Amino acid sequence: MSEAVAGTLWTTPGQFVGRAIKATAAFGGIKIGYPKGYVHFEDNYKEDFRAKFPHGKIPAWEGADGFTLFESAPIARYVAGLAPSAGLLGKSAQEAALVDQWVHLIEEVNENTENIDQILDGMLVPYSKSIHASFIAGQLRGLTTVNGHLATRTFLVGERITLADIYVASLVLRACGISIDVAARAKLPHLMRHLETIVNQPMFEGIFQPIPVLEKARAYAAPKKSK
Ligand SMILES: N[C@@H](CCC(=O)N[C@@H](CS)C(=O)NCC(=O)O)C(=O)O
Repeated sequence: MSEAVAGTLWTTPGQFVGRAIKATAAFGGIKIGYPKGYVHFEDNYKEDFRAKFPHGKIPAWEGADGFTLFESAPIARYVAGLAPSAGLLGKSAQEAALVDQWVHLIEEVNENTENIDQILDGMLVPYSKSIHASFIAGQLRGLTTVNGHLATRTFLVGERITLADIYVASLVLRACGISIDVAARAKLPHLMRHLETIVNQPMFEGIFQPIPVLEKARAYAAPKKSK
């Protein structure tokens, strides 16, 4: 492993897509640094941050060579590419495309997860039961596809861990704390087994939290009216 820091990653400790990038780097033996004292929702609106990352969001990457990049999946893919011998991007153009396929699919699932989280937090108003149900259905559709694929495989692409496994596990882990409750988990046994396999890899120690077990998915509770 090279001791030199390959770049700086702006993220927050709880950010699941940031964890995917950290796990990718750990798997590839790539050392990354973090900006000192970064305050999210403050520093990302400042001019110096915007000059590097015009969209003003994290994760964001600045390589030791000055290369800047934002959007989590491309950052994870770029970091994976810094360690080609780790094989995280697959062994052929077809495997690389399959890695992308699963990363993009789980990003779509994650949009539903994000919407479910926001609707439950009362941030998508007014609350609509049918819209909530459509996000749950969209999330479950994607997860069911991944689960079906994993019925006969340990890993998503080929015989080894790729970026697809890391990215999918990171975002399934997020969904486990929001809407994949015990009843939903029972319908997704291969996906859950895959999640356990990935997050418990010794090289990911300290990156992923234990898998939360939700007895019942969070339900919408109307905020109390202030008098
Ligand atoms: N599609 C982006 C989403 C990034 C994202 O939504 N980041 C949020 C994390 S809280 C952010 O930085 N928000 C700051 C803002 O909205 O101003 C990715 O995957 O990187």
